[in-house]
Amino acid sequence: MKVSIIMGSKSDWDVMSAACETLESFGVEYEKKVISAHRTPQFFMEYMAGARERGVGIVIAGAGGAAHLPGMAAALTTLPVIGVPIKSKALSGLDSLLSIVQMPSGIPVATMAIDGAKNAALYAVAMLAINDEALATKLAIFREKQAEKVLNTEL
Ligand code: RP5
Repeated sequence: MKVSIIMGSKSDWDVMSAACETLESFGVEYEKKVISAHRTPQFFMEYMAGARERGVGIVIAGAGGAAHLPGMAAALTTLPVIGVPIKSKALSGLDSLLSIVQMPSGIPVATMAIDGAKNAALYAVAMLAINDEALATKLAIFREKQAEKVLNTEL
Protein backbone atom coordinates (compact mmCIF):
# COMPACT_ATOMS: atom_id res chain seq x y z
CA MET A 1 0.00 0.00 0.00
CA LYS A 2 1.43 3.39 -0.92
CA VAL A 3 0.84 6.99 0.09
CA SER A 4 -0.16 9.63 -2.44
CA ILE A 5 1.36 13.05 -1.80
CA ILE A 6 -0.34 15.81 -3.73
CA MET A 7 0.07 19.57 -3.59
CA GLY A 8 -1.61 22.51 -5.27
CA SER A 9 1.53 24.10 -6.71
CA LYS A 10 5.26 23.59 -7.11
CA SER A 11 5.60 26.45 -4.64
CA ASP A 12 4.34 23.99 -1.98
CA TRP A 13 7.24 21.60 -2.62
CA ASP A 14 9.65 23.27 -0.16
CA VAL A 15 7.23 22.27 2.61
CA MET A 16 5.82 19.05 1.17
CA SER A 17 9.21 17.51 0.40
CA ALA A 18 9.52 16.86 4.16
CA ALA A 19 6.64 14.37 3.86
CA CYS A 20 8.48 12.52 1.10
CA GLU A 21 11.75 12.47 3.06
CA THR A 22 9.98 11.17 6.16
CA LEU A 23 8.21 8.38 4.26
CA GLU A 24 11.52 7.45 2.61
CA SER A 25 13.19 7.21 6.02
CA PHE A 26 10.55 4.60 6.99
CA GLY A 27 10.77 2.78 3.67
CA VAL A 28 7.16 3.61 2.82
CA GLU A 29 6.31 3.73 -0.88
CA TYR A 30 4.71 6.90 -2.20
CA GLU A 31 3.77 8.76 -5.35
CA LYS A 32 3.93 12.55 -5.65
CA LYS A 33 2.19 14.99 -7.94
CA VAL A 34 1.34 18.67 -8.32
CA ILE A 35 -2.41 18.84 -8.87
CA SER A 36 -4.66 21.83 -8.42
CA ALA A 37 -8.32 21.67 -7.43
CA HIS A 38 -8.81 24.98 -9.22
CA ARG A 39 -6.31 24.92 -12.10
CA THR A 40 -6.64 21.25 -13.13
CA PRO A 41 -10.08 20.17 -11.84
CA GLN A 42 -10.74 17.54 -14.52
CA PHE A 43 -7.36 15.83 -14.09
CA PHE A 44 -7.76 16.00 -10.31
CA MET A 45 -11.02 14.06 -10.49
CA GLU A 46 -9.47 11.39 -12.72
CA TYR A 47 -6.41 11.15 -10.47
CA MET A 48 -8.52 10.63 -7.37
CA ALA A 49 -10.83 8.15 -9.10
CA GLY A 50 -7.84 5.94 -9.95
CA ALA A 51 -6.05 6.24 -6.59
CA ARG A 52 -7.26 3.01 -4.98
CA GLU A 53 -6.55 1.05 -8.18
CA ARG A 54 -2.98 2.41 -8.20
CA GLY A 55 -2.49 0.92 -4.72
CA VAL A 56 -2.88 4.15 -2.78
CA GLY A 57 -4.05 3.67 0.82
CA ILE A 58 -3.64 7.17 2.26
CA VAL A 59 -3.60 10.62 0.66
CA ILE A 60 -1.54 13.53 1.98
CA ALA A 61 -2.67 16.80 0.39
CA GLY A 62 -0.92 20.13 0.87
CA ALA A 63 -2.39 23.44 -0.24
CA GLY A 64 -2.28 27.11 0.59
CA GLY A 65 -4.70 30.02 0.48
CA ALA A 66 -8.17 28.88 -0.58
CA ALA A 67 -6.70 25.38 -0.11
CA HIS A 68 -9.51 23.27 -1.54
CA LEU A 69 -7.26 20.36 -2.53
CA PRO A 70 -7.46 18.27 0.68
CA GLY A 71 -11.20 18.75 1.12
CA MET A 72 -12.01 17.98 -2.50
CA ALA A 73 -9.66 14.98 -2.42
CA ALA A 74 -11.66 13.70 0.57
CA ALA A 75 -14.88 14.30 -1.35
CA LEU A 76 -13.58 12.30 -4.32
CA THR A 77 -12.38 9.18 -2.44
CA THR A 78 -13.18 7.15 0.65
CA LEU A 79 -9.44 6.76 1.36
CA PRO A 80 -8.27 8.70 4.43
CA VAL A 81 -6.98 12.18 3.57
CA ILE A 82 -4.45 14.11 5.65
CA GLY A 83 -4.40 17.84 4.97
CA VAL A 84 -1.34 20.09 5.25
CA PRO A 85 -2.11 23.83 5.34
CA ILE A 86 0.72 25.67 3.58
CA LYS A 87 1.89 28.99 4.99
CA SER A 88 0.54 31.59 2.57
CA LYS A 89 2.09 34.97 1.84
CA ALA A 90 -0.95 37.16 2.52
CA LEU A 91 -2.33 35.53 5.67
CA SER A 92 0.57 33.38 6.94
CA GLY A 93 -1.35 30.14 6.45
CA LEU A 94 -4.30 30.95 8.70
CA ASP A 95 -6.46 30.99 5.56
CA SER A 96 -5.10 27.57 4.52
CA LEU A 97 -5.61 26.12 8.01
CA LEU A 98 -9.19 27.29 8.40
CA SER A 99 -10.09 26.26 4.87
CA ILE A 100 -8.75 22.72 5.36
CA VAL A 101 -9.92 22.13 8.92
CA GLN A 102 -13.51 23.37 8.54
CA MET A 103 -14.87 20.40 6.60
CA PRO A 104 -18.58 19.67 6.56
CA SER A 105 -19.81 16.71 8.60
CA GLY A 106 -19.48 13.49 6.63
CA ILE A 107 -16.29 14.30 4.69
CA PRO A 108 -13.38 14.39 7.17
CA VAL A 109 -9.83 15.62 6.57
CA ALA A 110 -7.21 14.97 9.26
CA THR A 111 -5.71 18.45 9.40
CA MET A 112 -2.10 18.99 10.46
CA ALA A 113 -0.47 22.21 11.68
CA ILE A 114 0.56 24.93 9.21
CA ASP A 115 3.49 23.50 7.20
CA GLY A 116 3.13 20.23 9.12
CA ALA A 117 4.23 17.96 6.27
CA LYS A 118 6.54 15.85 8.44
CA ASN A 119 3.75 15.10 10.92
CA ALA A 120 1.44 14.24 8.02
CA ALA A 121 3.90 11.56 6.95
CA LEU A 122 4.33 10.33 10.53
CA TYR A 123 0.55 10.09 10.87
CA ALA A 124 0.39 8.08 7.65
CA VAL A 125 3.15 5.80 8.97
CA ALA A 126 1.19 5.31 12.21
CA MET A 127 -1.91 4.30 10.23
CA LEU A 128 0.04 1.88 8.05
CA ALA A 129 1.74 0.48 11.15
CA ILE A 130 -1.61 -0.72 12.54
CA ASN A 131 -1.28 -3.78 10.30
CA ASP A 132 2.48 -3.84 9.83
CA GLU A 133 4.57 -5.00 12.77
CA ALA A 134 7.92 -4.13 11.18
CA LEU A 135 6.75 -0.58 10.50
CA ALA A 136 5.39 -0.30 14.05
CA THR A 137 8.84 -1.25 15.37
CA LYS A 138 10.48 1.40 13.16
CA LEU A 139 8.05 3.98 14.50
CA ALA A 140 8.78 2.97 18.10
CA ILE A 141 12.54 3.27 17.44
CA PHE A 142 11.99 6.71 15.86
CA ARG A 143 10.13 7.83 19.01
CA GLU A 144 12.85 6.42 21.28
CA LYS A 145 15.60 8.24 19.37
CA GLN A 146 13.56 11.44 19.44
CA ALA A 147 13.10 11.18 23.20
CA GLU A 148 16.81 10.44 23.65
CA LYS A 149 17.70 13.57 21.69
CA VAL A 150 15.49 15.71 23.93
CA LEU A 151 16.85 14.15 27.11
CA ASN A 152 20.45 14.63 25.93
CA THR A 153 19.94 18.31 25.18
CA GLU A 154 22.50 20.40 26.95
CA LEU A 155 21.93 24.06 27.67
C1 RP5 B 1 -2.53 27.00 -3.84
O1 RP5 B 1 -2.17 28.32 -4.04
C2 RP5 B 1 -1.24 26.23 -3.76
O2 RP5 B 1 -1.41 25.12 -2.95
C3 RP5 B 1 -0.24 27.21 -3.22
O3 RP5 B 1 -0.01 27.04 -1.83
C4 RP5 B 1 -0.91 28.57 -3.47
C5 RP5 B 1 -0.10 29.46 -4.35
O4 RP5 B 1 0.16 28.81 -5.57
P1 RP5 B 1 1.12 29.47 -6.66
O5 RP5 B 1 0.46 30.77 -7.06
O6 RP5 B 1 2.45 29.67 -5.99
O7 RP5 B 1 1.19 28.50 -7.79
O8 RP5 B 1 -3.34 26.51 -4.85
